[in-house]
Amino acid sequence: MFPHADEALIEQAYFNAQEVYAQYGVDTAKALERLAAIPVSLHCWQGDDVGGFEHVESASGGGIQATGNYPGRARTPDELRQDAEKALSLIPGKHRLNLHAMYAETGGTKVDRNELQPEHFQGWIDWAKANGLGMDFNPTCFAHPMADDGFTLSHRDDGIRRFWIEHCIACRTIGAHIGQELGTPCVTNVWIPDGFKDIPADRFTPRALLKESLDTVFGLPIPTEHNLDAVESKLFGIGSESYVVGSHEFYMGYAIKNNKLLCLDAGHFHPTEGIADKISSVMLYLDQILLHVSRGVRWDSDHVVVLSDDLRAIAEEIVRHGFLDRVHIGLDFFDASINRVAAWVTGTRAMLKGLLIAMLEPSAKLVELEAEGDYTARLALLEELKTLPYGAVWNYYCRKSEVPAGGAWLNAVKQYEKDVLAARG
Ligand code: RNT
Ligand code: ZN
Repeated sequence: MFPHADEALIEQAYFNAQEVYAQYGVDTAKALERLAAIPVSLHCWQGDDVGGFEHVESASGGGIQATGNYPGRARTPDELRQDAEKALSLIPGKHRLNLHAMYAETGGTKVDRNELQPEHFQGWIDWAKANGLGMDFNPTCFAHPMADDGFTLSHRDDGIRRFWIEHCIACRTIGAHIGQELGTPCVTNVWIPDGFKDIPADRFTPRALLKESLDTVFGLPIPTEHNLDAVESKLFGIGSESYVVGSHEFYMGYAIKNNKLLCLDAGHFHPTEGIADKISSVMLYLDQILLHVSRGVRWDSDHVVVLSDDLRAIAEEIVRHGFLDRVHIGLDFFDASINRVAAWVTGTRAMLKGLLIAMLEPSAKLVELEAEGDYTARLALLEELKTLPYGAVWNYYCRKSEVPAGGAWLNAVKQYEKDVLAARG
């Protein structure tokens, strides 16, 4: 479907691009070196439509939903790993896998979420080790009978709250084990669906309960060398349209006060509100943050990430201010209407392209123009940069990283669909 890019053509185009960028004072080789050092955390849940492998009977989807019925969904941990491996083989660089607790491997015995142990994730850890990947982790506070009321850590019932506190503590312990085993800290991100469909009478009590629960969850000391705690806010969800307990203000306050990572999900704000502009503010008060890069279409729809202006703005904010070692880049989207491996590859490659474009920007020049008050030249230069040949640099990078350049990766996915995915019921 896509032509296999010719090696000589790629090199020629790259050397041209190198000269073009040099005229702007930008070193393409340096940009590629920096790009190669950035891990992106691939979310496991794109591969099976946020299903998990526990087979629990539950009504609670947590207000998130994958739509579509494209064939080939991963049905077992082995299938999911195989698919992720295929995706990773088509993405340049070394990355991470972001796992949810509901992907535990309990060998057929029922282990409830508050009883999960590191051993239930050993299969994933061994696989990550074998593939040279870091890992991140998440408690799963939805798709479980104890979450069917729509409340977890902020539930009015002590017993239900206790269950989810235990689950989150178990997950931090598992995160620490993962981090220790893999030699790179695991970011364990707490997101809960808690909220009301309709107008609340008391917005305060659930938030006070959530704060208390989080204090208990984070009360267990765990070395940040192995595990980093993150908290993710949200504006609304399906079934929690009127009120979400863990709002942006709630978690921003919590993260700053308790030195936790704040997770900014691109789809968790008002439709025209981006996360890019928030980064330079929160980084003044927080050591590190986590991003869930996503794409909302009209709402928090979790579409596959593409190289949009929003995505580019996020990448620019991270790169321009040198935040690369303080911002953890995670992806969060799920589309069941297209090939799931292709979704991973498209979204991750788009994220990397965004970062590359930001690294190819003559930022110092732009800042200089701004400082001089020459906003005319600033705008003109920003506009000019949009048509510089970053595609040639990207293709060269893919080639050097031994993954297909251009759209040729799709040929491999189509083949994989025929050979592997088609056989799944
Ligand atoms: C939900 C949050 C959360 C989930 C994953 C599955 O709105 O974005 O990050 O998508 O935990
Ligand atoms: Zn998210």
